[in-house]
Amino acid sequence: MKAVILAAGQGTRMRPLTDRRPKVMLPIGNKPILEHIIDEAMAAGIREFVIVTGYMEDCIKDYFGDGSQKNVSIDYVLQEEQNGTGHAIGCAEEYVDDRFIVLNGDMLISSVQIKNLIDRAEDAVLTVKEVENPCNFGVVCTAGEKVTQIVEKPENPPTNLANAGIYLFPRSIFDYIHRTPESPRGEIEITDSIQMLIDSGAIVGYEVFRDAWIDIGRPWDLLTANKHVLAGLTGNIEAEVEPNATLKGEVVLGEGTIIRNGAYIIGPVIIGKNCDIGPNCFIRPSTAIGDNVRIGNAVEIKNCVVMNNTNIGHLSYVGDSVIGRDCNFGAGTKVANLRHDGRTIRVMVKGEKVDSGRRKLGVIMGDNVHTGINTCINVGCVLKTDRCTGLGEVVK
Ligand code: TTP
Repeated sequence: MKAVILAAGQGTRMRPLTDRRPKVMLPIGNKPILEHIIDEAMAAGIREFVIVTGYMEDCIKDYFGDGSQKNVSIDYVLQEEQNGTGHAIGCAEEYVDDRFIVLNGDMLISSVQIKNLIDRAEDAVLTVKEVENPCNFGVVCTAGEKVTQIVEKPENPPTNLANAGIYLFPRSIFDYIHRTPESPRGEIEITDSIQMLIDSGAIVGYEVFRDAWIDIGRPWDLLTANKHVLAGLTGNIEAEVEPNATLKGEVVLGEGTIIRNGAYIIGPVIIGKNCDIGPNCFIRPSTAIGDNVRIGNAVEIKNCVVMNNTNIGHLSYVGDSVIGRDCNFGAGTKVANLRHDGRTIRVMVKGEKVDSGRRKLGVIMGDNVHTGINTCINVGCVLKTDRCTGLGEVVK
């Protein structure tokens, strides 16, 4: 069976991290989100993929190629404008067989969950998640084993089953996608096409999502996903480790990396290739550090995603943060990650302050940001791509 993966989105809520790559190529546990999804699908037995690309598609194609490196086949189909999930799935019509599954390129899912979907016998199957606040989702109404209706963001939700956006479809879904009118927000929504499929008398079942449901939409979702992925880490050391460095728990260290004396690393932590770590630094759990990164003397870092070629050279604290590529931290740069009043931290997303729901959240830093020495960055700040701060600057 083929899997269609939707990966055309612009990831606007994720800016500035998506200024130079599509959201699905952002790293969690040092691997692009999309690669986690492909690997889980492979573990469920899928060998053929159709990736619907759009925004910065070359970045995806350059990385995965035709799939031969992973012993799978990958076809790409371009969705020129992101006209909705139904429209995106419709783009794959020429590439799929009688039955196929659809995965979101930005939603972590386990191989078990995918396998359960493949094995179902109904005409179509939706994946649903039991949620506490169904009003914010497409809510799935059921009768016994069957889905009877999907209602978008209802005021009085009839069930607590949210549509998780992962599907098993028959080819006939394309007939309904072709007939689906634009929704009020101007998109071809797959939920409208599914309702037409249900109304035609097709048997549509549902599969309850039992795993963690991590939909990666906002920058701090990367931290949640990264922590989740690192929790399953198995240690592997390919780096040179000097005798007075300490490694505890599950730690992965890539080839060409050096861990200098006095570095104290508590896993789960993953550090990529050709990094220079220490001497005398403290790397705490749930941290993923990419390739060619320098973490120097008296730096403490916890629960962070640090992308390739970044330099946090001396005397810095960085907690609960996402740091882009090619950044340089001036000595003494500190990131606040907790409010004194203990309230949850709000972050600017698409020009509006959004409550992250997190008590601890540091900085979201775009690529190629340079901070001056002794820069202080307040909780939940977003530093845009290519920005600099001056000596002793306070970023609020
Ligand atoms: P979204 O998260 O709704 O969209 P997005 O990824 O562009 O992010 P943002 O809202 O921050 O701009 O999309 C869910 C998934 O579906 C995601 O993997 C992208 C994909 N998608 C398409 O491939 N084509 C589309 O037209 C739409 C709307 C989504």
